[in-house]
Amino acid sequence: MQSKPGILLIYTGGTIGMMKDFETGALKAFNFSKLLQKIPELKQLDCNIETISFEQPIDSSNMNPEKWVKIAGIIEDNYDKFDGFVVLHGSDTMSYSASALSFMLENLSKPVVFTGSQLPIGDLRTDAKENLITAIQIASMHQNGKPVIKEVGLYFEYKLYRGNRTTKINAEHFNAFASPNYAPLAESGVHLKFNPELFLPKTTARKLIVHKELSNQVAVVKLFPGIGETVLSSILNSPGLKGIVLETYGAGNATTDEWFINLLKKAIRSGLYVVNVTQCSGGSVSMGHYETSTSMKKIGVISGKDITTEAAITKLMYLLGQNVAPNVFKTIFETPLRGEIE
Ligand code: ASN
Repeated sequence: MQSKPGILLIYTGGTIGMMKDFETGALKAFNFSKLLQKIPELKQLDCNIETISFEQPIDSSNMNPEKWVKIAGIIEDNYDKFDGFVVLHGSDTMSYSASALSFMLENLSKPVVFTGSQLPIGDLRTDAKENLITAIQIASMHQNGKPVIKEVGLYFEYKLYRGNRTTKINAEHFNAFASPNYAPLAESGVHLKFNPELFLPKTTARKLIVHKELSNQVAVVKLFPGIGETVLSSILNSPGLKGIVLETYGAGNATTDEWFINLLKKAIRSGLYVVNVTQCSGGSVSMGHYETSTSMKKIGVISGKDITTEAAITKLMYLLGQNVAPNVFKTIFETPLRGEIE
């Protein structure tokens, strides 16, 4: 690297850039230029930072596939001009967005680091500055002229995670994210310590492909003891539904009641994809391990193995958008595409 690395900061909204509304007292997103004025420290970083902002910054509860396409489009349009990308995003749906973007950006060879904060940047005790500054440093890190990170990451409270392995675990603590089935890619302390053995394997230098077709004809269904046939049946028969993520118990177990398996069998026969993920925050689905998952395995339920619900639903949206052929859908889903599954 001859000159300073160039980083594009993409501001989508989130608490990091919010202020209290004087009338209601509720936090809402404000103008990005004001956000940068609050962090003069950025000028001290050894990189050139340019910024681009959503015209209407949002609370990430308003995130949706169209906006993921917008973020992906910004990265695509600026891919050759910058060495790395930092996406400022609300924490509420950050794991969904980081997962979605990981699938949408095929052959990524530069860092895309999501970050945000639990307290606004203007707050005295804010966690925003450390998150933002270290996220930018990570995105601008190079070795032998090549970026150190070449995947979609999520940086929060001293840890860089693989984005599609994360989940938001706390609405209050600064330590708001966890990656229960995959250790952090880097940790920030006195030194920035990378764990290169955990990075995605090197790919040959293929051109970035940005996939912008995502299907929202999907649903997440969480089982609970007592779930009724009428409710499940009406979900499975929703017009246009193409796939569901079924959150089951433990290692992928569910009731052995006949009505339950029959409903799933009928849905799968009519072309619905059913992905089994565990409600547990860590560990893996292992269909056939218990009698309570054997029938699901037999009728063609897809194993989500150790995937998070966030990565499972966005992978489903992505693969459905790709029109993957039914005879290979299950195999492709069960195969790691971006390091999201074991
Ligand atoms: N509601 C906020 C958001 O997700 C929460 C945050 O950013 N900490 O936009």
